[in-house]
Amino acid sequence: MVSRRDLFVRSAGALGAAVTATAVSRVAMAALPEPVLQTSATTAPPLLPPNGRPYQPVLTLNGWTLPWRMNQGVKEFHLVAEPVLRELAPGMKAHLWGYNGQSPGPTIEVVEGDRVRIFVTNRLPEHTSVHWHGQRLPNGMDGVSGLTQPAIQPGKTFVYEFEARRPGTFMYHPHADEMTQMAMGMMGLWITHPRGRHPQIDTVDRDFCFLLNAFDIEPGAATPRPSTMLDFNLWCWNSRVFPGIDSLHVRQGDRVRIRVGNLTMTNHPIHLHGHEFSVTGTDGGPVPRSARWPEVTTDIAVGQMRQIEFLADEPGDWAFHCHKSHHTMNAMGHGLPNLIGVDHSGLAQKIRRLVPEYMVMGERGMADMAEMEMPLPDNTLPMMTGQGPFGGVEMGGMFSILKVRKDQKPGDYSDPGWYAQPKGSRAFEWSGAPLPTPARFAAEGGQSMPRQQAAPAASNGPTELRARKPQGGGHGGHSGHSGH
Ligand SMILES: [Cu+2]
Repeated sequence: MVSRRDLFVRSAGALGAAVTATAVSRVAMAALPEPVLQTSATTAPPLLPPNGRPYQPVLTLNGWTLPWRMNQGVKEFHLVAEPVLRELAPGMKAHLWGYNGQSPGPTIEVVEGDRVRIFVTNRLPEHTSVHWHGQRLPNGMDGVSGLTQPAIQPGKTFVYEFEARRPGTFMYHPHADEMTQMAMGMMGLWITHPRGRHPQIDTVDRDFCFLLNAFDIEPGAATPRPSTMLDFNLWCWNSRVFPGIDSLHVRQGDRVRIRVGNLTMTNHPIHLHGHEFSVTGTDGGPVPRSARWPEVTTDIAVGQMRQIEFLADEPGDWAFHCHKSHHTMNAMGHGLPNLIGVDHSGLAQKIRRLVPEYMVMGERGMADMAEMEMPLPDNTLPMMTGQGPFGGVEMGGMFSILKVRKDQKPGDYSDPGWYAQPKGSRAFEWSGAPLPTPARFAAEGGQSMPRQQAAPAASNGPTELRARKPQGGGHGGHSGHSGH
C-alpha cells in the first residue's frame, strides 16, 4: 500500500472548482485526505480500527479496507476512480477501471451512526459518480449522475457526506455510464458494523466479504469488452478467477459470516459444501431470526447482497462455489459443436496432415481440456485449472475453498495447507469383483451411437423422443409422462 503524494497535491488544486452545492463545510475540507493506494491483489489482513468507534473488522477476499482519518468527529475517506492493472489470476493481467489502484475498490468499513465524508476524485477518461447501494441518505448524496448531482468530470473531486444510519452489508458503484464502468470493474464493498449489541446481528469469529463480478476479455487481450451484455467469459470473485481466488481459513468451531454481493449481469447460486448456513442479512438489513431457514445454496440475484452465517464444525477442505457450472470455467468459446460420443479415431490423423497441432477435444467430456497441454495465447487462462492434493480440481472462475482446521489460531487467516484426512475417511477405489457389463449397454450406442429405429419420414410431424422410464416403482405422479 502506498500513499501518492503527487496525486494529493494535484487533486487539492482541482478542489475549489469541483465542489459545489453541498452541505459540507469548506473549512473542514481545507486539505483533502491523502489517497491510499493498493497495488497487490492478495488478501490484506483485516484493518483494526485505529480510531473512531471500535468494531470487529471484515476480511475482504483478495482485497483490502480503506484507511480513513478522523476530522472533528467525521470519518474521512478518499476514493480515486482510475484505470488499474489487476492480476485476475497468475498468468493473466487485465486493464480495468477501479479505485485506489485496484478493482474492486477498497472496502469501506464504518460503524452505525458514524458521520462519513467521502472525497471522490475522478481520474478516468470520462465522467463518473458513486452510488452508495442500499444506504439511507439524503437524496443529493445518492450518486445518480444527472438525477441527484452533476456527473464528476475527469480531474474533478466531489464530496459525499452522510450518516451511516443502518448496520449491514452494502456496495458502491458508479451510476454514470454504468454498463461500461461496471464492465470495467468499478465497484466496492461497504460494511456498516452495528454500534454495540444488536438483536438481529450476532457476533462472529470470522467475517469475510467479496463481490461477484464478470468480464468479457478475449483470449490474448487485456481490456474487457464493455459492450457485452450477457456473454461474459471470466467469472470472478473480487476480480479474481480460481485458482487466483484465495481460500477462506477458519478455526473449527468458529461462527463464520460471509457477505457476498452480485454486480454481474446474472444470478449466482452460491453453494457451500459440508455445512448448512442461514441467510442472516441482505442489502435491506438483517433478516429477522424467525424468517431464517437452513440452506446450502443461496441464489444471489443481480444487484443483491447476501450475508450467510454458519458454524464451521466440520474439519476439512470444503468447496465453495457458484453452482452454475459454466461459471466455474474460464475463458471459453461458447459456439462449440457437441462432440460427446463422437468417435474421432482416424479423423484426427487425417486433419493433422493439414494442421499439425490439431487436437481432439470434448470426445469424452471436457475434463480432457484441463489436462491438455495446449498452446494458449499470451495473457489468458486455461479453462479449468487449480491443483488439489489429489489432482486437477477442474475448476476455474467462481470457486474457492473453505478450510476448517482445529488448530487454526483465533485471528489467524493464513493458509493451513491441505487437510490431512483421517485414515479411513476418504472415498476409495473398489477392489472387489468387477461389475459385469450390463447387456443393455451394448445396444445403447457407445462410440458410434447406432440408430435404434428408422428415422421418421419427413411428413410424420415433430420428432418423438422415447424416454426410458423405470418400471413400476413409487413415482405414480410421473407415470403419465411420455417424454418431452
Ligand atoms: Cu455464477
